[in-house]
Amino acid sequence: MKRLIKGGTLVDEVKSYQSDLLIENGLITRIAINIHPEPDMDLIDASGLLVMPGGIDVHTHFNIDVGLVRSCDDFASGTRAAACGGTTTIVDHMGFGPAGCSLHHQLEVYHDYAAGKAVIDYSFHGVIQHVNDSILEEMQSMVEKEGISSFKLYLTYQYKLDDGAVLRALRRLNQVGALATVHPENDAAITQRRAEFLAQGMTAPLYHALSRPLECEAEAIARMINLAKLAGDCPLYIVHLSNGLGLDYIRLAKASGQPVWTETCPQYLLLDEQYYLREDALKFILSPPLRPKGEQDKLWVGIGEGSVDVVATDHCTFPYQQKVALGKQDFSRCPNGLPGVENRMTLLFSEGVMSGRISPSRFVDLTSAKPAHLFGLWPQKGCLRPGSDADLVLFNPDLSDVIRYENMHDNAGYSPYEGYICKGGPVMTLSRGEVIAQYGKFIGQAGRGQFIYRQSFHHAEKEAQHEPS
Ligand code: DUC
Ligand code: ZN
Ligand code: ZN
Ligand code: ZN
Repeated sequence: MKRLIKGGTLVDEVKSYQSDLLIENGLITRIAINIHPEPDMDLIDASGLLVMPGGIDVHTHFNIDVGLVRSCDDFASGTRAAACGGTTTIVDHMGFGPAGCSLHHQLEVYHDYAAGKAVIDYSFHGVIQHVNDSILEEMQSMVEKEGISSFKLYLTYQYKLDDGAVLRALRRLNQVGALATVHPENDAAITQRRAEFLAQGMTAPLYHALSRPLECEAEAIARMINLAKLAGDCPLYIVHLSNGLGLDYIRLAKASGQPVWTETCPQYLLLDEQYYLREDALKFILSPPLRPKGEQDKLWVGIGEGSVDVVATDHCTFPYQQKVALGKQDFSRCPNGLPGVENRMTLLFSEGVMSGRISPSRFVDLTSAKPAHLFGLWPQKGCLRPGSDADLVLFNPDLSDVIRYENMHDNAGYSPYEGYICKGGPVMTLSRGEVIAQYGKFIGQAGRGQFIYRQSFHHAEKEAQHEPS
């Protein structure tokens, strides 16, 4: 099967250039100025369009059990929504398993969740819910045999790790060539503040944000950076950064040469704390919470200068009625999380590229090339070169569209971005050469997505020494 994408502007993480692109058997096989169409080629006219590597969203929680409830998107609806928004690879977070369970147990559970359902390619982040000798032992085969080269540590929630356990985990992750990722919030401070608010009857959604102010996050970021240093410079990836103070600590670490990276999410770039005063405030309950509006500009500066490395979503959906049923009387009972996997590419393109804040290449780096490098997917994914998977998104910068949940594909029942006017948007998504979405319609097959074995971080680091991005 051959497919020729003709007349478009190719955009990779360093440059934009006019070129045609040939796909054979799911791979990019040729990139050249004027490839002659042959009768056996399916021709796609890309004139006026940007041809970019498909998005890689390294932060989703499909089908996650959060105790009282389970998130309402599984690997079918979640990846279908992703595909319609121009994302072609997901690295989902394994959720917590039964107390004491092994890393391999959760991996099997997640393979079962995804197989036969995912419509785009996928992998999982491991989750460290407790630390003991056998967990530390298992990490090596998770990386080397199973292709799971990143692990999540939580500093809050049910299976939060204390600093000793974090240090032990980081040392071992460093040894086995894995990237440590962290949800950084100071659990003790949050627990104390939340109890004080609730004791005074302050149960409205705004107190969710006030109980976990940005200092709780920034303190935990600084602590994690120092623990990673003590672990012999364990590579560290800080998820869902929401504020400027946390970014200052990250800048300091980067400036000293420490291997630290960070991601932010569209909700922290576009929405703010005022949303907690709305009638439908519970829709916006997530952690870290939305911040005062001034934090948005600080994150945009980080995106522009390169101290923010990745934009991912933290897609974790609960129907609004469920959030209301659980959280109406008490914010602390509302399940945490927002949808976003379908809107990430469009929102960042509109707010970033079309508003002149970032170049198209920087957009590709944030949404695809950089996550591919950090998470061991490069050059199979995130890369426009012969030999790479033909995972592509075609963007029309002239398109203008309004976000309406009724046109979307996840199961949340609402979009936090309802009514947002997007400048530019995806018109076609290809996964391994196959057209799976077109103009917001999904046209692929359920279960066509494949598990991707990811390279270890050691390997990824060697790649980075001879690659841009
Ligand atoms: N925060 C959320 O809001 N949802 C999922 C997990 C998380 O850390
Ligand atoms: Zn988190
Ligand atoms: Zn998350
Ligand atoms: Zn290379």
